[in-house]
Amino acid sequence: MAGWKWSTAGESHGPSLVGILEGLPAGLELDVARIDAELARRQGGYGRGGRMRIESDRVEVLAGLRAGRTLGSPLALAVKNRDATIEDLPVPKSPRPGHADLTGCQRMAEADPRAVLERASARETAMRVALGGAARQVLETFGVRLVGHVVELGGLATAADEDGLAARLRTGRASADEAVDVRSEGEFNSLDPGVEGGWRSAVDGAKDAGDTLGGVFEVVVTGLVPGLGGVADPRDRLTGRLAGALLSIPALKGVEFGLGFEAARRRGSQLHDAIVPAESEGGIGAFGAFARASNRSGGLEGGMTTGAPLVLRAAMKPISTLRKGLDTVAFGGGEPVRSTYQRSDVCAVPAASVVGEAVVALELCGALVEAFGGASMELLGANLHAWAERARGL
Ligand code: EPS
Repeated sequence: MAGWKWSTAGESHGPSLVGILEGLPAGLELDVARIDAELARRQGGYGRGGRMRIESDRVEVLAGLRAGRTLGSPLALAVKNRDATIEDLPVPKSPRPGHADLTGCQRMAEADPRAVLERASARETAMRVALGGAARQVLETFGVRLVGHVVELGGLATAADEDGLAARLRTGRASADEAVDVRSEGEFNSLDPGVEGGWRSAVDGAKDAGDTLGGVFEVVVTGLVPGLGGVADPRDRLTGRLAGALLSIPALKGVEFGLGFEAARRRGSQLHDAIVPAESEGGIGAFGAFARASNRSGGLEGGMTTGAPLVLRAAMKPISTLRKGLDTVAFGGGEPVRSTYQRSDVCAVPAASVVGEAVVALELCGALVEAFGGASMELLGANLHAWAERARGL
């Protein structure tokens, strides 16, 4: 069986995005409609711009399926672009600050931002959502659920309520289903309906001002077994793999686990999650004889899962294409000018939360397949079961 590996190809305004996922076990009944639903979710969210009114992303399976089931061979997917105008689009005469335009042109030693931005564009993330959609279906078979939600937008945070839905989800006191139900009610992928009015005004205000907004999203993963990841090789550590996966999403600037940077300010006695007997009241992530009294680690210790919900947060900077422009310098002569604008989103943090779920699913499914192998879903399940029997007896 090939190792777990995925890759994407495709330009923002080229004919199609293409993706290949290797290492997917055979025998998974792939629900393509569910992948399309994830793609639609990524296109949504308040603050999206004109491009999303043109596109209507749908996945096409090119290889890897027979009778709706994975064969264990590479899964090849395509998402067609409707705005496939790459051959007609102009070459921008100046680079946009904040985008990859200048650094990419310097890398290529060519004053052709179009050659860079077509791939640097966040359009590529549609394919990651499609591939992640397949990975999450493997995870769901084994009871793992992922919930991405926005926790801050334009500097306005959701309420930090210990009994709020997000806090309950992080500590195993609310189910993924409950969270998904609440999230689907609003336009921001949030678990706190109370904050959405303020966020809508913030997006409207930024739009009127020709500006853009960033924010923070969280991904919570429930139902994971403990011990995924590893320490034998530094690169096995799931902490680094997950952070790397999230930071490979365009515009992401920081990642936190559990309490995040706040952990650095606490004494050890106020931070580490006490290990308590599995049957203790309020015990989190019980497995065999053990559970945790809290989940400040965000479900990771020693680069491996603890069995408590995984809690990751990622910070997204504001989009770098602004209607009002930014100061820059034209190629070929050094003339100071304003950056150019054709169209852009005002805010894509809700969309980024969907992409975040997808890349986390890809990493976690990779860690699962690497740990328990199996050419097929059935063998993967059998290996997981045999391991769990043994590990529960500790
Ligand atoms: C993007 C610019 C915009 C966004 C795009 C990312 O596209 P366009 O230049 O065609 O208006 O809409 O995001 C997507 C197309 C998408 O599917 O998310 C950029 O420059 O990064």
